[in-house]
Amino acid sequence: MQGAEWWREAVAYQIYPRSFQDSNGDGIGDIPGIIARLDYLNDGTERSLGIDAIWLSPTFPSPMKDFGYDVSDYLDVHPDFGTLADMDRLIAECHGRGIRLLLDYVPNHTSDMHPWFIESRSSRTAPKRDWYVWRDAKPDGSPPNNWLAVFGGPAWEFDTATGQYYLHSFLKEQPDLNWRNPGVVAAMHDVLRFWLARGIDGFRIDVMGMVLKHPDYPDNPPNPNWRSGDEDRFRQLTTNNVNHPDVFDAVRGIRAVLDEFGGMAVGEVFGNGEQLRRFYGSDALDGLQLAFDFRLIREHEGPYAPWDADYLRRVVEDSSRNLPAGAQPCYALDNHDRFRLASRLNHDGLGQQRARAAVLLLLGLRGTPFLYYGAEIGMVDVDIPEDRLQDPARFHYQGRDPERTPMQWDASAGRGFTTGEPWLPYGPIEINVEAQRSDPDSMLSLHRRAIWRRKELSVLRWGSYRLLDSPAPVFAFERATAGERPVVVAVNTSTAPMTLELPGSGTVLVATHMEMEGRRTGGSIELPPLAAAWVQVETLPSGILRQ
Ligand code: ISL
Ligand code: CA
Repeated sequence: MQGAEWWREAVAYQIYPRSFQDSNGDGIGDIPGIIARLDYLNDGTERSLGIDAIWLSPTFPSPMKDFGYDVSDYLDVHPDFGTLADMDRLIAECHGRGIRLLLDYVPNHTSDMHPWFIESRSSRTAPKRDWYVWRDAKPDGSPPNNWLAVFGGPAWEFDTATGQYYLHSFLKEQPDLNWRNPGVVAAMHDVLRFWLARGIDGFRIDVMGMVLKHPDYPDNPPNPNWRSGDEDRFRQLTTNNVNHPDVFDAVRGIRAVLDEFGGMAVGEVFGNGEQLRRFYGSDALDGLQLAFDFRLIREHEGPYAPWDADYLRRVVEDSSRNLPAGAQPCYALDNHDRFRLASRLNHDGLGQQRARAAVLLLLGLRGTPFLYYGAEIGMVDVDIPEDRLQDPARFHYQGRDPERTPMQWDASAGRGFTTGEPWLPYGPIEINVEAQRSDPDSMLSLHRRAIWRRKELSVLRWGSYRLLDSPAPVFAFERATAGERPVVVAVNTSTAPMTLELPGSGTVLVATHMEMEGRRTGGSIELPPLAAAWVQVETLPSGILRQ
């Protein structure tokens, strides 16, 4: 895939480095391990998965309190993962296969072990004191305001040595940087330049919307919708610390640095269509090239997303109405912070079936899809025994370990992941790459067919999106572009069969139910329970005929 806007056509794949492939038997995945598995991801043939870009969760030196999201040196590689030379080799090996590489940029906070913070906390007059957010206690000794940390408890930690509180939006070992200080901005821009100059293609940006807060640090109002049992941090609204208008200036500053090198970024941002549009830079499109829309994972500020046609339709319509012209949506079904889809949707034991349909939805939508490692084989959440729990952020049951377990390459004792003791336990042994590789009906084969079809048919990458009339439990839309036959994407979220009227007769390209593939359809298609299908219809769309 060529050209500056390669990301518009790409299928991206998130690797959680600790869990992908171990190369030295210490039970922790590493960069040489990733290199050894690149042919699985894309060897240029349809035998491989066929992804175009990798996002690596953080690989930087870190005390690993938040498994790499607490960075103590932005310009190096954690010894668990390898060396800078390994990273250079990974860049070259990716590029040799036409794969782009995105690193995880964590601008909101560093580790408390970062030399910048060590200096900042050393005295009130230290040159880098103002690189972090320090405030006096209230007269009664309590924290400067009522903000809650995302991982629970107050967002302020008292430092006895200098007698002030510092802000930490996450763990207390993750102090927030002060992006109102020009020295911080310059240093953090140089981090981007360092990696772009080494050949990195871009970044996933951690909690972009929290980088700047209200300059006066006022209290947040209580959340009137909070119910007992909800996460602690939802007790209050995030009015003054998330998506503050000043964030969008920081976004434009980052974009300007990316443009020096032709780099790109995808923001981890939280919002509905109207809020997401601002991260793209609104109509000027001078912001991030992509902003994640997480609403296929979780309702905005709500519970996990239901597998329900009406809900899916509302999300996609909201995005298509609100994103600025020329902006491309960016959906994901899973990531390292959320329970895995096949488990989330498994209340009746049919999670794997829904997960199959979700693949055709994600890869059929207009946008840049991000897959999470292991989703392509239907990996599930793993129940972690108490004594093996790793994630300190227990805002959901068992923290985030269940969705971070080692990639299952084969059915051997170490799952092909390690020869040693894995850092987290394995999932069910039957879910593995080896078992699915040559089974045409497997989850892995479904992913491969969908991804390679998408590469073959430009309408699936570049086509417009148009909602189609359908029975309520079917989400159906058409992808169309001039001169190519349109593709209808149909998703039946009901456990009953459904009939969908098509804009014309056609051929089933890819379907959750393999026997449907290659079938000719008349003016309608029968969708089995929980099925999804891509149908290439013969008629050109009316809008395009009129052109
Ligand atoms: O996972 C969450 C709790 O519900 C999210 O709100 C999470 O805090 C949010 O997704 C931000 O996550 C990112 O930053 C965190 C890090 O722990 C996550 O792994 C990362 O994805 C702090 O750096
Ligand atoms: Ca290792």
